[in-house]
Amino acid sequence: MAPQITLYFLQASRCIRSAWLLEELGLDYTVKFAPRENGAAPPVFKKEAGGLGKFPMLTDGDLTLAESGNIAEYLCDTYDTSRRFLPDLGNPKRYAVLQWVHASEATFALHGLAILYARWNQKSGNVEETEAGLSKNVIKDLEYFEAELTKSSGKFLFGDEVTAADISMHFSLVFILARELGTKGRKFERTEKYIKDCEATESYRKAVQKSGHQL
Ligand SMILES: N[C@@H](CCC(=O)N[C@@H](CS)C(=O)NCC(=O)O)C(=O)O
Repeated sequence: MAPQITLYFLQASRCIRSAWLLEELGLDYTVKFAPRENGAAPPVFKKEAGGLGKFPMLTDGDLTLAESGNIAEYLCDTYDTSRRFLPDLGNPKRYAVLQWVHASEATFALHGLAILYARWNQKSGNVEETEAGLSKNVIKDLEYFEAELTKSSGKFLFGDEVTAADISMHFSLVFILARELGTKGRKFERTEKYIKDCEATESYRKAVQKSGHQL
């Protein structure tokens, strides 16, 4: 029986990761889309999806999953028979790919968000000074990313074929560069080229078209 997959998609969000991977895997899925209300997810959408009310959320039959990295791991383990996007348990490359899946949230997005939250919430003192302090993390992250990219034999992190690592990292990099979170006055040309290469894939374009994703 064909999988019954539904992706709860909040506009301008990490949900593009799950849509992109679903397209790469050639899976059928339904998108339940919500625009943002005052920058956040509409309460009725949160209620319908359940859980913490953060997106993406994905259902597959009776199973409900949250966290974009967890969704990526589930989809790859369940539907990627080629193991191209995430190698099997025990294969060292699996952990190299998962390192990026985790780093995209727990390191890159975390360091970018610290700056965004300071901009939104710091009511006294000098936000620019706070930002300058926090930007050191972001710069280090991006320099590391660019150095790792040069070790690849192709345009993506593990050669010329996209893996779960690229699908996770792409959104965090776009998020940081588009809002200049710690990157003001600096150029990360390799990262910019990488983002363009990710966005030129047919699967990414299809995911954008199907979901209506816009940053
Ligand atoms: N670590 C989570 C983060 C999920 C998350 O924070 N999602 C944001 C959008 S990118 C969200 O749903 N925000 C809506 C809200 O807080 O109302 C993941 O990777 O899925």
